[in-house]
Amino acid sequence: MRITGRVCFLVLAILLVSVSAKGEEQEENPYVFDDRHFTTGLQTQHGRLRILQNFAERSKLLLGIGNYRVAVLEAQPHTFIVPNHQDVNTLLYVAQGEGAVSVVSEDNRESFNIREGDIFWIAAGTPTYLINRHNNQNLVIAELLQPVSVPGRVEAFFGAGGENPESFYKAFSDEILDAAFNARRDRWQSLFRKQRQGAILKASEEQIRAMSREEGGIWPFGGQTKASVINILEQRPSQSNQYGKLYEVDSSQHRQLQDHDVSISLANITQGAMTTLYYNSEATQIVIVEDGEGYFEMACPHLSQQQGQGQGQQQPRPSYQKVSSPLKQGTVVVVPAGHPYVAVASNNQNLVLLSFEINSKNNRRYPLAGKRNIINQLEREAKELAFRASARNVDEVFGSQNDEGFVKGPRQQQQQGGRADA
Ligand SMILES: *[C@@H]1O[C@H](CO)[C@@H](O)[C@H](O)[C@H]1NC(C)=O
Ligand SMILES: [Cu+2]
Repeated sequence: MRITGRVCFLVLAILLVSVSAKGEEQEENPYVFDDRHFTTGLQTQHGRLRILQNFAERSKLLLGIGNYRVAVLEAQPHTFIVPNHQDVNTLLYVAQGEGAVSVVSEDNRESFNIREGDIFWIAAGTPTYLINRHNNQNLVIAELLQPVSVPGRVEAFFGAGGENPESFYKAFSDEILDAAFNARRDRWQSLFRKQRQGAILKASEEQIRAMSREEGGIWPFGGQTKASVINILEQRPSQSNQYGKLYEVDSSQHRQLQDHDVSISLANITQGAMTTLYYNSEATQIVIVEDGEGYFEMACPHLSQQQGQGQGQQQPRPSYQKVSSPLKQGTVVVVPAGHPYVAVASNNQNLVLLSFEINSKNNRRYPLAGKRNIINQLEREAKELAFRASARNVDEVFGSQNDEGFVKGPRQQQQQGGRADA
């Protein structure tokens, strides 16, 4: 007994050591993802679904969002995505193009058109298919996936299909299918041998027209539809000035977002401008660059601890590491709750950032600079004690920026002769 206990302890200790050694090998910046971090889930010559690396596998620091995945679907003009269901709840955002989605149940089928800016929800297990209705534009959909079966894993189930996409019916025994279909074996066997083109297929113009919802149809305002579509670009921006606009979908507008404690926002940062410094109180923000270029900076206490190991006691605790990376179309950045953050647009193009926000129900964005920043709210004594400076000094610094939400960016300020740090 005793020996076994010690052996167990030893094995455990070795395991712990190897886990932490592995931790130290992790990339310096686990918060940024690019093309290399996507794998292809589905692919045919007419489109593909790319899935971002599992957050929990990337870094222990991302364990908090370990049961979410991000995916991007791209379908060429006039294509059809074969009906399937998935073991994930999915929040979808149409980044580009025009399509139609159909969801099926045992006694009805609902179809609705989608276009850029639309967000909608597909509950796990819902039989779904979609089309790209446009004749020359790709349909691009960004997805936040929440697995309901195996944590962090996403599987699609195709019934309609054949060899490729492989139909799950074929996993069953012949005698089961004879009985289940009550059809002749040669009939059902030959049916499941025909499809070899994959899950994303070219469709004819007539087929697309027949599967499209007529414009101006009653959906989503009438009927007993389970889904609902909101266009985020039609919302009144919650923040707006010459330096940028922030569009949000308030979860009270969308029941499924509320139920699942997630939300979406879209920031359109004017060229040469930036967001104000801020942090999210509770939400972890997964930012996807939809358009433009720029960079971000974030303050992270976790990475600072990793770096500070073995350097003696010089460093104050906590201490913060600057995390920074260029942003371009397709870059994904994770901004954990509490972490101060800023995103900056390049000088030649607006930077458009889509964000999925997890744990968003009671989230607040606390501004750390600009009008209405939280330091301004401290009383004189608190300012003086905290900074060990006069309150006037503090006010000079925290009271000078009169914009909020979005502000002039660093380079633009230099060009215009503004004082940087003279
Ligand atoms: C972002 O703003 C620019 C300038 O107002 C506009 O042309 C562009 O369409 C906007 N993009 C999105 C996705 O809203
Ligand atoms: Cu951190």
